[in-house]
Amino acid sequence: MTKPKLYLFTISHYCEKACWGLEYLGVDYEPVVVMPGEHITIAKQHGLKRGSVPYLVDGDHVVQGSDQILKWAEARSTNGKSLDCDNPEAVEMEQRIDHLVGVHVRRHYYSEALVEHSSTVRPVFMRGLSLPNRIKLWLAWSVIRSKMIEGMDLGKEQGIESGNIVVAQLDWLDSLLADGRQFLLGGAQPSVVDFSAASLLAPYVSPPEHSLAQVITLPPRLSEQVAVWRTRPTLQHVLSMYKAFR
Ligand SMILES: N[C@@H](CCC(=O)N[C@@H](CS)C(=O)NCC(=O)O)C(=O)O
Repeated sequence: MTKPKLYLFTISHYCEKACWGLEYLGVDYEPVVVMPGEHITIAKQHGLKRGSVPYLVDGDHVVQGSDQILKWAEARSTNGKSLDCDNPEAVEMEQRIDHLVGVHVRRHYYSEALVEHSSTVRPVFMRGLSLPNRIKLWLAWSVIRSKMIEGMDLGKEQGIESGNIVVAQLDWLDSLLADGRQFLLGGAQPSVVDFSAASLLAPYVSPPEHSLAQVITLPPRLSEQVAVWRTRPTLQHVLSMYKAFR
């Protein structure tokens, strides 16, 4: 039987969330690393309107978005584990984390890394690509970089703005953990809320169990800022989630 294919960018924290969830739920898949641009062509070939990764193709069935992929995977869990993907409270928290933490951690990072230190970003995109695609990416890098800067509205001020949005979400997540709960939803097992927060915040703390821990270099201002945040309960929770479950 052919495995479902998960199309992804190595650097994407949403793709990390999908991979981690699939593995936690015991759902086998084949990761397919794509290059920016190619992700849109392949998505269209599968009838998707938007190119955004991750998307998963299982025969004729296509599922796009880390949230939908985890929901799909939970229904196919082979080990009896669940992520509470059908719990409305969990879904609401997941959406908040995806849209505010996911988007703004990414903009916070790229606003400095891609704008001022783009040679540290390119090798991360190249990991896992075929040799011809690595060459293509190398040649197309300045165009890809410009499109990303425009598409995500990156820049110094924008980076500061996104950093402030993340801080407000860290305040919220810290307040949830303040009653001593082990997991963000309050149960005895991790849920999709923990998986979302952990994978989307991981770039700030580089957990040793993360496949990019030795690969991503944080740019200097961001590095200084997140060093101060590292002791926050939520970022400690990210590290514990990786240690226990990744
Ligand atoms: N909410 C979506 C966000 C996915 C997303 O923003 N993917 C980015 C990579 S981090 C992407 O594919 N960007 C390129 C594009 O949208 O064409 C999810 O959870 O999967």
